[in-house]
Amino acid sequence: HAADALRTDLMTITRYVLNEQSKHPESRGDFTILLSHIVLGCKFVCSSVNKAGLAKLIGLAGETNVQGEEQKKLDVLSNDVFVKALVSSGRTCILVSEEDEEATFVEPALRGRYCVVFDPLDGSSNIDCGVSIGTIFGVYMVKDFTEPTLDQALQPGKNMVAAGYCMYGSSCTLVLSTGSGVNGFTLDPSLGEFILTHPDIKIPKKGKIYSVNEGNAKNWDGPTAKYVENCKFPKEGSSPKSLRYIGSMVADVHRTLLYGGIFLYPADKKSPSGKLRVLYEVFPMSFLMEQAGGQAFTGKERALDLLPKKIHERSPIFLGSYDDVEEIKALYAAEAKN
Ligand code: P6P
Repeated sequence: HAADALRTDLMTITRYVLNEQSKHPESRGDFTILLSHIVLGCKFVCSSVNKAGLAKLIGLAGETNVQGEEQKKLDVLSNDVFVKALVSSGRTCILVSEEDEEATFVEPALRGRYCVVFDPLDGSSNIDCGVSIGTIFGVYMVKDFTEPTLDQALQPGKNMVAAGYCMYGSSCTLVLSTGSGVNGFTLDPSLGEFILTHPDIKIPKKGKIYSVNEGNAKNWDGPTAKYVENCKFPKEGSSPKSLRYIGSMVADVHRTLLYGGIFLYPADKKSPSGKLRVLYEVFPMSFLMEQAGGQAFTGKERALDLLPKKIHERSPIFLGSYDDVEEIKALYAAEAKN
């Protein structure tokens, strides 16, 4: 009967969030409604991404479709869907998307208390070769949402009330934290529901994998170069780490979260602030790592303490297993002393 109970006692993401909400009697369910609209966006993108390969075969994605209409590129389509879903939720006042140069200020009639920052389809350059890609999002509370201003979107990551990603790969997995741990949900297409499959994810304290684009090695600074050298030629008695780099942040971070290890996108001479965006790549992934018992570091400070000045600002990032990130923090601290 236990197996039956498991099968019939479905913990859907909606039920999970409602349980969380019941822990905050003062909440009016706004957050649950907001999340249900984020989940709707993820379901739509999952369905579109899965068809992309097929569409490519029959000439739909990226070119004109059979009706001769210009088929929107998937990342633009995904962005449209998320913006519309979030605005129509009536629970947001500011939206920051990787796809939009300017922030979206929601019309007064539909304004709510949340600011959502997101990358609707991160890693979309990998779509045509079938590599996993994903949506990354973070949620801030806005105190005065009647007249929202841009500085209410430029909050340090530690102020986030929720963060997560949805990975579109062999299955559609949504990993979410609302500030009390990390949980993973897998889309059951036959139900159209995200079911809890990875309860209370904790990242291993130390890992055996490092994840970085070695092609940038020529431009790395001292501490990063030294750290990677130590991964490959460790001190006597320990074994080298394995290199795993997919080049799609959601896939690399998901593997790091589940298996342990460290993901690095350092600054380099070409890009002194690194490549990854603070608001909707660095902050949400750093939030999840800390909630799972890991940590996230920019080379100078705790990633979530960063105060962004611009909505598309970049930052170097080192995130993953607690002990692995400690090692690179020590190398940067030693350099700062010299
Ligand atoms: P590089 C994808 O384009 C992306 O924004 C992230 O998903 C990924 O981690 C990174 O860039 C890969 O960058 O320079 O190694 O190709």
